[in-house]
Order: sequence, then structure tokens, then C-alpha cells
Amino acid sequence: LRRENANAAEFFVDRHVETQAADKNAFVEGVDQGRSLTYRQLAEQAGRMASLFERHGLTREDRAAMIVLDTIEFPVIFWGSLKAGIVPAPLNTLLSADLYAFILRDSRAKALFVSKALLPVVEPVLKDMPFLKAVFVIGGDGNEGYLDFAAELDLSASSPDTLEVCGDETAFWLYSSGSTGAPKGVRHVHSSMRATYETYGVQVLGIRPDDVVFSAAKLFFAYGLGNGMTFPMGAGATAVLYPGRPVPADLFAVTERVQPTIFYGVPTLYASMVQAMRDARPAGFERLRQCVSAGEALPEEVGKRWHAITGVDILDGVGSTEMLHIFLSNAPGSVAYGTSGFAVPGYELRLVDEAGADVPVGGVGELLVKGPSAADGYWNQREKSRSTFEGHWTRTGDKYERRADGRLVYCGRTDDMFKVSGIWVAPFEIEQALITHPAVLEAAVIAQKDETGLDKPKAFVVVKDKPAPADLRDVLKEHVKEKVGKWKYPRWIEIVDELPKTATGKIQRFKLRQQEVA
Ligand code: 3SK
Repeated sequence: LRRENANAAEFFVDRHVETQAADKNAFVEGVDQGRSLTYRQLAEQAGRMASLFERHGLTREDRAAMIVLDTIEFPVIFWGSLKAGIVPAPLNTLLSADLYAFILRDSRAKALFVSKALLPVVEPVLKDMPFLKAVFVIGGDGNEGYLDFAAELDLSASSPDTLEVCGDETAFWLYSSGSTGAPKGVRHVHSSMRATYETYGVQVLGIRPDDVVFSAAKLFFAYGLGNGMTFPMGAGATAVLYPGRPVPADLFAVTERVQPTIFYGVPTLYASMVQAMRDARPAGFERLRQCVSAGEALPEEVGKRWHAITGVDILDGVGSTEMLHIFLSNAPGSVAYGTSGFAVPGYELRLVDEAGADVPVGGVGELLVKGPSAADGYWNQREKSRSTFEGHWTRTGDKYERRADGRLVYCGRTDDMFKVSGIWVAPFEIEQALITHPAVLEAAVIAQKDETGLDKPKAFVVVKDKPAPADLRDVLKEHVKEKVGKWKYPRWIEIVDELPKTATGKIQRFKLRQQEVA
């Protein structure tokens, strides 16, 4: 019996070569003299990777780590690996050498693809990697001791073949940073990317072949991978790749150049873009019809201001590396800022208390999700896999409240919540209150023991304009009391230059807690 080939590369790459999309740009680089890649060129180049891997001794299911900027090589390596049965593991391009060393050992990657600009970071640990057979440098002509990716690709004949796999077979890994501990390899199967495209991509976002999408969130995140690669490719649309740091002025230059129809970012970025717009819609926003935010809950104020300036709503959604993309979201035409919306079609959600019972409307519980894109588990972490993936349900570690209208409202991480005077406090709620003050750009709140050993809120605040006024701390305390309740005001406020965040933009409160203990 022959099964249909469920290799994701068939759906996302090979299929287009037979259609009108073949000679359309799948990817364009949104930089000066940026390169582009049509669907046909992508299939041709990805088709060379099987020969490249064979020459360097990689075989089916071997891992290939990627420390690759958002340039056209990213999709070539990623899809070329899938076509050949190699498992790519795109890594955050901002990690330290120690973390790269941990991940290269943990994954036992036999190949590493690294953008030339990032080689100096990882280079010091490469000589001590027992499993690594080949290091390919992108833009790496002249890097002694390493393979030049472009030259290696040129040496490799292209084959149209795509390895036959079943949908349950591991396609790629992502590393999840988590709130504590070492990163975990999250194994995703071939069928999951199509599932996220057909649920969130089609049914919420309504992505179309004529879309030009620009994701400021990078391809190495689960969020960016869907935004900037699988969703546009599923629709036969065009994705804009931008390898630089996502700072407002540079992003405005990209939008002016490419005129996107869909834009994706994280809340911190939207906040700084709104601030930089100074109430005027930037050039290049004329065709924009959809904006998406994820990574952490979007502050209501930011969503409202963005809408007022650009005329376009931001669809705030929630996803996770474990679920691959967004499973809870606001929908076009039905946006309620300050809420995360409803379950994405195809996903089911539960809010449960500590005993696992469903919490009633108005109560707060941990969010569990069931859906077609859940990961197969963590690599070599049986205990963590068991406590996260409970049968069909995946625990998110996020606390939500279900409103009477069915919308979910974020209340913080399960492990970040604390009680003040016996009443639960969500750091997120205090942070939200702080950022409604005009002097505050960002805020993070943790619990700190007072002189009696009881938890009280402490806030870390990034101000919009420095130096901060001398009385700002007192003003902010009053402001929070007024906004969210007297007992919730931060007893201590520290003004900082920036907040520690994960690559997806989530505030790492645990780092602030560690810093306080140290
Ligand atoms: O953090 C999120 O909200 C998210 C969304 C989509 C995919 C991945 C992640 C982590």
C-alpha cells in the first residue's frame, strides 16, 4: 500500500512548481540590493541539498543546526533538509557561545549552517563538538577551515525528489528557552506546519496569494517561521525577509520599500513603532490590511493607538513553540484590545485549576490547548514531556480568565503570580497599569519580600524620556493604586535601561528575580 507523501516540502515547495506561482517571488530581501527567490528557484536550490548532505556524510534523521539570519538561504536550507529527510534545527541568532555549545551537543547536530556575521560568536566552541562533521558558512567565501555554503551548493546537482515520509515523522526541531533551566529541543512533525497554515493562516488571517507579508519576528522563532515562511508559502504569496535588528526606523524603511499587506511583530516592537510614528502613518502602510501580535499579551493602549494612527487593527494572539503557532486569537472584525480572543478554529481550550477541574466564567486557571500542531515531545526529556504534553492536551503555563463573552484575558505565567495580602496579583496587570502612564515605555513586575518576609510587587521601568522626573516613583505608585487597586502598587520602583526578554519578546521575570537574589 502506498501512502501519499506527507513530506511538508511537497505541499509548501514542490506543489507550486506545477502552478502559476512557479515564477512568482516566494522571498524577497527587504534590504538595499536585496536578492529574491521564486518558487521555482527555491525548489531547484532546495533540490541540491540532498547531494550536499550525502557528500558530507549526513543521512536520514540526522540533525542540521541553523544559526542563520533572515536571508534567502534560510528557506533553501530548511526546505532542502526536509526534502532530503534531514532534520533542521533553526536556532535563535542571539544566543551566547555557551548556549550554542549546549544545543549542538544536545541535538548531536552533524552539520551547522551559520551566517558569516554570526560565526565569531559560535566559533570558539566549534572545535570541541564531537558530533559535528561539517560547518557551512553563508556568505563565507574565504573563511578558512569552513565550507562555503554557496560553493557547496554549486557543486551539488539538483534533484526534484522529495523523500517520502509519513505526517507523524519528525520534520524539524526548535529550541524552547522556557522560563528556567536549559533549552529543550521541541520535535515537530511534518503534518504540523500545514495544520497551522490551514487553521490560523487561512481561517483567522485569511492569507491570500496576492499578499506581501513582512514579519519583524525572525524565522528562527515558531512565530516567525509561520508568519514569514509557511503561511505565505502555503498561499503562494510573497514573504519579505529582513536580516537586521528590528528597530522602528529600519522597519519603516523596509515597509516603504516593499509595501506589505500583512505585518507581524511583538508587543514591545509595536509599542516602540507607535512611539516613533509620532501620530503620523509611515509611508509604505498604504496596502496594509492585517497586523498580528504574539509573544506576550498586547497592551490595550498600544493596540488602540496603532489602530488610530494606521487604520488597521492588530490581531493579538497567543501561541507557543510547543504548539508551533497561534491557537488563541482575536479575529478580523472582532478585536477586543486587552483580550486574547477565542480559540482558533481547529483548537480546543480549557482553563483548569490546580486540581485539574475546569474553572467557571470569571475564574482564573491555567490554559490547556488541544490541536493538530502539538509537538511530538521534547528531545531526551521524558519527565518534562510528560508534564507538558498530557495526552491530547498541552499545558501552556499561562493563566487566563474567561470573560462572560467567552474571550480570554491574560493573567500572567503560572509561576509569576503571587499573593499580596492573600489576594492573587498578576504581575502583568500591574505592568499594564504602569505603561498607561505617559512617562513609561515598558515595565516588568516581580514579587519581592518586604521587611516582614511577605511578597510585595517590585517594578522595573523603562522610561520614554531620560532623565526621569525626580518624583516619578511616587507618581507611578499613585497611578497604579488608582488603576488596579490599592494593594497592588509597586512598593519599589527601579528605573532601568532595558528589560531582559526571550527572543520572542517575552519578559523574563525570572532573570529579574535571580538578579534580586544575587
Ligand atoms: O509566544 C507566542 O505567542 C507564540 C506565537 C506563535 C508561535 C510561537 C510563539 C512562542
